[in-house]
Amino acid sequence: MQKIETPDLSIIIPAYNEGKELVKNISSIIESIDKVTNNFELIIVDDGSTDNTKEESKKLNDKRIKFLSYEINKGKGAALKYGFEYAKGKYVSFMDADLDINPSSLKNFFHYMDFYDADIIIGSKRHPESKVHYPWFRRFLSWGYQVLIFLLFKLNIRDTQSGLKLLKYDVAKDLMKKVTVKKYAFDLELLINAKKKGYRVVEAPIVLEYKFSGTGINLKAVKGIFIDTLGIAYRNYVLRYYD
Ligand SMILES: Nc1nc2c(ncn2[C@@H]2O[C@H](COP(=O)(O)OP(=O)(O)OP(=O)(O)O)[C@@H](O)[C@H]2O)c(=O)[nH]1
Ligand SMILES: [Mg+2]
Repeated sequence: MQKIETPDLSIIIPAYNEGKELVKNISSIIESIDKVTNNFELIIVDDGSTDNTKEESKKLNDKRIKFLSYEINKGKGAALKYGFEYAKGKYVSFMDADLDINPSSLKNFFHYMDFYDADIIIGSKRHPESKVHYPWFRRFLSWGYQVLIFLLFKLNIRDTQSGLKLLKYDVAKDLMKKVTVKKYAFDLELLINAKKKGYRVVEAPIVLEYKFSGTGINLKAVKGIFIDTLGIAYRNYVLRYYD
């Protein structure tokens, strides 16, 4: 009987209205990851897309791909948490579908994990070795958000939000229990939890080439992440929920 090999890596990709570039982006992700390990699974989570993401997914025929889909849009965090329920890898990566961040940095993330004996490696736009092409207003927004996080949580992480992360499976499983945020502040809640539990989080360089897709940060999203962040502060300081 064929032995089911546990994948080394489960890559969870949240996808909301990514139909236009899906096949191209996923093929290029597979090409990059094949250079890191060929024993991986790709879990694409269609987060209630209203475009042709689902139809396009039918053109993906690599048996390492698992395509999950649900009708109602819930947010990036909810999509990652849902995809994680299907993950079997020793390591788990969260990766945005729009390929703004080059996935080949994952190879280096594994080196960092070994070298620093870390539990979580996060891609950081503010790592000195990162190469980042990003509109100034997004830089300003991102910097402002990090200042807010430092003031609110004394979290010594320079960039919590970048769309490429690598975690040990057991660490992710432990942290997911307390993650409640469904939208963008999911990453922040995960990292605050990790710090509370003494997990070792290390920032690593990324290559970010911003391809404006027009779906990202809009005022509604900025307001949403701000409210979610205050919600995390309330749970942290008032409810002591993460203790
Ligand atoms: N915008 C958005 N993205 C989602 C949602 N659910 C899952 N995603 C995915 O989450 C990832 C990050 O979303 P992005 O819209 O790229 O967020 P961003 O990188 O901050 O913004 P831009 O790249 O500038 O649009 C992508 O893979 C999206 O497809 C959602 O409800 N809204
Ligand atoms: Mg993006």
